[in-house]
Amino acid sequence: MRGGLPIFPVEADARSVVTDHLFFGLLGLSVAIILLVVSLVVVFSVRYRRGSSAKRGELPEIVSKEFEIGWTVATFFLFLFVFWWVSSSQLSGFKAPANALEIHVVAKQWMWKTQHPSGVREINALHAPTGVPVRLVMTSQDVIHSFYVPAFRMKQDVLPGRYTETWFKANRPGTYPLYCAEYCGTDHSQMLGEVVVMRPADYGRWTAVQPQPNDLAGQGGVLYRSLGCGSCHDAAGPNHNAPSLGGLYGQQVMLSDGRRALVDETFLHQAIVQPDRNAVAGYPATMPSYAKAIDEEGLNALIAYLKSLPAHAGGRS
Ligand code: HEC
Ligand SMILES: [Cu+2]
Repeated sequence: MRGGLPIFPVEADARSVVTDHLFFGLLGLSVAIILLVVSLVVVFSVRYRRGSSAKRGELPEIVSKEFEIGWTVATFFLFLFVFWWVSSSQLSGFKAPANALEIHVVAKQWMWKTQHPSGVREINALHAPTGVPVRLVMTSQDVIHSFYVPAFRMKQDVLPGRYTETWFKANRPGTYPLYCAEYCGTDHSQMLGEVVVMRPADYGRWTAVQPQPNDLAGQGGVLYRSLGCGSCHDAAGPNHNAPSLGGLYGQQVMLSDGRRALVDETFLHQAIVQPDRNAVAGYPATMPSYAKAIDEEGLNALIAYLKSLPAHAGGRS
């Protein structure tokens, strides 16, 4: 189903066409009201200009009362209808159909990163099949961004520290521009991408020829070795004077300032990025900060790897 202006058609399912109906419906309503008000202003200013012979007596009381009540109630119901129309169409945007394809989006200054269920990753691009609902689960690595695809009449804010969702169902193969619609710093206007819509068979072929990455924990293991974490943390390491990391996730640890802390994702994140913040009791504060060495995606991988490490003999109880 297509709708909207012929120069800028809607390329997604009926839900997106409603957005156009809404837009043009509200535009038409506003124009009608403006025309009414402006023409009354013109008519009255001519009719009641100084020196005109128009009647200036009292309005007939009964007529004006009914008129007041009439137009007040009528506009009330008109706006109630508009409210229902807009909100019912917007609410449907939150709940993707159960069979939707789930794609993760990470926004950062100034790019879009997407990850498919198959593990395939893309930058500033999103490949999607036609006729299949696509659910986007999005978060930001820094400031607020907004995922905006005009051809799908779709716009959703992307926030740091939480997940937001939206979905679409594209109906025609093609390449559609993706913008950031929330000012996010110097290169906000360059934060561009494209949504490439393909027939399902083509999408399958495209997926098959993409480099197939390791799963997240596997990628984290590679980082762990390349950053040399093991030189301190592994029992066999040359400067072994650091806590064992096996089975750490979910444990309580004693901190050097006497507090206890639960090891969750946030704790691990801080341990790597701001090690002096929650220094562990009983060890020298030699752990360097890796804030500059790893980005959020790398941290996700590294944390997934740490969580996958089994507790081993000689490790924590
Ligand atoms: C120079 C040695 C050294 C290196 C290299 C090092 N660490 Fe550490 N790490 C320590 C020490 C010492 C502690 C304990 C004191 C503290 O918490 O600051 C620690 C603490 C930790 C903790 C908290 C452990 C707990 O029991 O709560 C984590 C998690 C951690 N490191 C992860 C890493 C990761 C991941 C890397 C590699 C990116 C790394 N460390 C590299 C020395 C090191
Ligand atoms: Cu942005």
